[in-house]
Amino acid sequence: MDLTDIDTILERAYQNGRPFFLCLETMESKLKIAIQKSGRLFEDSMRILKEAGIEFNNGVNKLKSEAVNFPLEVFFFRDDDIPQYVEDGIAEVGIVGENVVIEKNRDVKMIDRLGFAKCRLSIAIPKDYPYKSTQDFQGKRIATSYPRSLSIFLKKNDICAEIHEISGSVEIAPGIGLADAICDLVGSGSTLLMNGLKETEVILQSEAVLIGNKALDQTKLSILEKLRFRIDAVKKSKNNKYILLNAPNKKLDEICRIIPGMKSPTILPLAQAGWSSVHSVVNENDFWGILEKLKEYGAQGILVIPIEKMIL
Ligand code: PRT
Ligand code: ZN
Repeated sequence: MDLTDIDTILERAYQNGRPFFLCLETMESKLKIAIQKSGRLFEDSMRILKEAGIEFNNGVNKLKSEAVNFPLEVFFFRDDDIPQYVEDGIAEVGIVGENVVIEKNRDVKMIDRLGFAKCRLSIAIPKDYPYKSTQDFQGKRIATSYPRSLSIFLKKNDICAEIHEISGSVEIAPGIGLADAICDLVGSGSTLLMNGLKETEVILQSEAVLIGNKALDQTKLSILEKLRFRIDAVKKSKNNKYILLNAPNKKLDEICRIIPGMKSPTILPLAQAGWSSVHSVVNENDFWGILEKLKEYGAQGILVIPIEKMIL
């Protein structure tokens, strides 16, 4: 920057009536992330950023929020608009349901799965219908807010059915005679149950994903890498537990084989002869199976502790 640049900046700063230091501040590069303004994704999206150590000064502006300790700006949008805004570069990355990414079919990059807002897109029919196979949908009317995903599924299965696109309360469509079946998101399945429907075909599984613009410059890519590193540490910590137990020395080999930990378990001798304390990390999915085996091998005093962050 030379003196002419400084003159120009000063001139603009005074024209806008803003203090000079604010102009310098806006020159710092920040990654723009789009998250859902309100709805099922909002809280978990903010939580994952918070757990990644990113803090926001909660201004009144609900359109945008700036992180105070990380080069990140959050923009709040309707989830349906996020893929398009990311493709257009209005936001460089975004958090949205995979179902929306597939349905909107925008030219964006799928970066990471985030492990929350898990659901599936399924076809459901009145519970008394004697369903046999996907061929039962031939010539039927199916109501959905996901016409693209449904039409891909129907084509793949050689089914010729009529798609009725509706934007909400899809589950009431069969009851009011608007459709023979529905294609909608299912979480616990209780909405289907309450509306006298049963799930017959799962079209896709979905969870919240981080998507990105395909043409990020080097500065934005390096901020994104830092963000991904932090999110990854949060995700790993959620999937793993720290485990401490007392083990009889004669069973240590078997025990170490089932709880290998990040490199290998830590083993410390106990004051009581013939016993050791074993510390390790176990994956949540294998947890209950491992616990049963540990008891079989005579492990005692088993403590399981949540991990806050985990970096391999
Ligand atoms: O206002 P905006 O457009 O931003 O939000 P939205 O109303 O379109 O979406 P929102 O907030 O309802 O959901 C956002 C995202 O959450 C979805 O795109 C999915 O990726 C994810 N998600 C996870 C779900 C569900 N689970 C879910 N169960 N989205 C919707 N549902 C609905 C479903 O449509 C049905 O009406 O919940 C009902 C079924 O739930 P169960 O538990 O009874 O089976
Ligand atoms: Zn939406």
